[in-house]
Formats: sequence, structure tokens, C-alpha cells
Amino acid sequence: MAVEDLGDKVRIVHPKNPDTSAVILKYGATVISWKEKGQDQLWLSEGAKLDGLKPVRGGIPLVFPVFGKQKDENHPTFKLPQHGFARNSTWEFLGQTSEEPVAVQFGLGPENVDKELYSLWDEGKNDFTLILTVTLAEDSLTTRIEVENTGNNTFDFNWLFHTYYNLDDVTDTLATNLMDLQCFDQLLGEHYVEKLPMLSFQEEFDRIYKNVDLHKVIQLVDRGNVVLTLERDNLPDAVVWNPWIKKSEGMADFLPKDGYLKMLCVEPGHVALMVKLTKGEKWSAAQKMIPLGEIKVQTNIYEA
Ligand code: TA6
Repeated sequence: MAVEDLGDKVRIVHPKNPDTSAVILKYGATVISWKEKGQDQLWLSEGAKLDGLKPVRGGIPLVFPVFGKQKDENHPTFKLPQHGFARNSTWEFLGQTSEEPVAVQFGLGPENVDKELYSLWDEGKNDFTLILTVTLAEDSLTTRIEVENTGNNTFDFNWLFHTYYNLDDVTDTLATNLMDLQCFDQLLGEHYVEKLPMLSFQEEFDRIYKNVDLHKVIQLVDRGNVVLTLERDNLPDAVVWNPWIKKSEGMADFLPKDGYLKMLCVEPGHVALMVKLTKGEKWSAAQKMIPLGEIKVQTNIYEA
């Protein structure tokens, strides 16, 4: 069966390949599993809470309406918890929208968000609809979000797909095509231009890359072989994060503790700036994740 509603989660299977599947937890509309030809593409902590008590540690948590913690105390998102409320609210399963590739949709509105939590955003005076579409093709997974301002109040927001990728060994993995970009290093608290042609991971890493040209792909390459190619639509920024040893130890739901060696977050989003949405306006964006493929160098790595 291509689409199975299992109560707290929905399982989708590609009609031509039973080993290509995905599972979406209705809590947070979090993709918690994506297998392509039997290979797990996403990392999910063994300690991840899947009971709706806290955001899922792994898979593809959804960040809205704020990335991180809002630092401007006058901003309407200031009182919200880190990464907002989309990832810790139960979304409605809206059904299947396509046979092949198989696609399903989930929706979130104010009525689905904990009242107290929702009141922390602009005293609850915003009205919105989020529609997430998850599309499973034989050679890719696409997650698309549509945000609509269904109220009278203009609001601004961040959006980010907080994707955790499954790796053989992060110390053998490089991330490409982020050279010469402005980035904010969350560990140093500093802005600088990325000079590394390929990012490697030998310690904690937490950087927000800004204005990554949309025609550029971000690739994860393991000893010369492409593990994953990421394409983006309308998501100009990308966060790259590995918690490494100390941060992993500090997260109770991050297991096993050496799991940081088997994962890397590459998170496409609109986070450097907020998106402003007036009454009745809609905004849409997507990430397309393609396992394997050819190395595509889109920066001039030979330039001094
Ligand atoms: O996306 C990177 C980041 O903002 C890191 O700074 C770290 O906080 C990570 O998200 C995980 O955040 P969480 O709230 O899920 O523990």
C-alpha cells in the first residue's frame, strides 16, 4: 500500500520499489525515516522522543516562525521557544496528492498549536496556514512548505528544514559549494567569508551560510563519492551543524553519544532575514534531496 495512515504517523512506499519509503510523524510533521533502496538517508537519534513530548532529535524537524531564539526583545517571536512551534505541534494528515511520485500533505493552523504556546507569538493575533508536501520519488525526497497569511495581521517569519543526514563517518565527509559565502559562525559569534573550498568536520561546527545562490547545489561527499545532493527552491540560506562530543553529551535525547560521528545537519532555510507576509499573501519553498550522483563543483576552488 503506497500510503498508510498508522495513527500517529504516515508511511509512504514508492509504487515501483518497496525498499524506497518514508515515515512522517504527525507530531511536527517530522520525516523520521527515508529509505532509498533500503538505505537510511536520515539520522534519527536512538533517544529521539516520538511521543509528542518534545521535538524529534533527527529526521527533518520543521522550524517556524523563528530560527533559534529571537534576540530582538521587541520582535513578536521573542517569547517563543528555540525554533518556534511547528516542530512541536501535531499536524493534520491531509491525504495523498500524487500516485507516482507518491506525495502526501500535512496541515497546521493556530487551532493545532498549544494555546499557551501560540499566545507567545504576537499575543496569538496572527492567523496562518502551513501545508507541508512530502514527495517520494525513486531517486529523491522533496519537502515543500506553503505558508499563507489567513488573517488581517502582517507577520514575518523564518522557515528552515532542520535535516539530519545519516553518514558512514562525518570525519570522512566534505560539504561543498559554500566557499566565498558570507557566514555567521554561531560558535565564535562572528561573521566572516568562508574560504574553505570544502568543509570538513573534525570538531563542533555551527555556521549559517547566507545567500547561497539557488542554482548551486550543496553536496556531501565521502572519500570522493557523492552521498547526497541538495537542491533548494526559495531557501537562500543554509545552516551546517554538527554538535560533536560535548554538545552531544549535553543533549539527553542524543544517542548513542558517539552518534555525532554518523550525522551532519544541512538545513536549508530563510533565516538570515525574515519573510514578511501581508494579509492573504502566500510563500512557498522546498528542498530536494538526491542520494548519490556526480560531484558538481560550483565554486572556483582554484582562485587564490
Ligand atoms: O541548526 C543549528 C542549531 O540552531 C544549533 O545551534 C543547535 O541548537 C541545533 O540547532 C539544535 O537545536 P535544538 O533546539 O533542536 O536542540
